[in-house]
Amino acid sequence: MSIHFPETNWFKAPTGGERVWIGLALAWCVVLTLAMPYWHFKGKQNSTGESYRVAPADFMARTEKFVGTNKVGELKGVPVVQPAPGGDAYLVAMMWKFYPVLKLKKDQTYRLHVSSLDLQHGFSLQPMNMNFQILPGYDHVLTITPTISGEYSLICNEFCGFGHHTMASKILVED
Ligand SMILES: [Cu+2]
Repeated sequence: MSIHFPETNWFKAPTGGERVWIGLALAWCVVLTLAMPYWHFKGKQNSTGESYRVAPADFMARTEKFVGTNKVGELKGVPVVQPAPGGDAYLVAMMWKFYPVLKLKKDQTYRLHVSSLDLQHGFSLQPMNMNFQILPGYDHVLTITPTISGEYSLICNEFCGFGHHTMASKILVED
């Protein structure tokens, strides 16, 4: 027989070093649990949760108006749009692209409205690793202040179907 029943009183209370390690692990669990709400309220990377109901067609109309008045160029057929510093910017996600490409000024604050035309997409800004969800029916307003100039990659990190892996764009930040 290779299988044996354990002894009836198999439990032995941890002692010495084992106790210390279990104590440290529990203390660390407490620290991480408290860090979550702390970071939620104090972290500058968080959304304030400002959002509004919007029909996808209405959001697209606002975005087209925004593109029409602020377009400054084109990148691979997608308009590059420079919003007024301190103003509103619009970004639409759809299968399988982001529209338009935003060009922002460093150290200026924008109200970035994001929404989706079809299903849930992700807003993953790299290499900053900031992540937000983009949902159809909601105008999610992100208050953003880019502090480092450069070219950022924007990728969808919510699986959204056949072309998900091609869903990428850029956000340009200049001095
Ligand atoms: Cu997607």
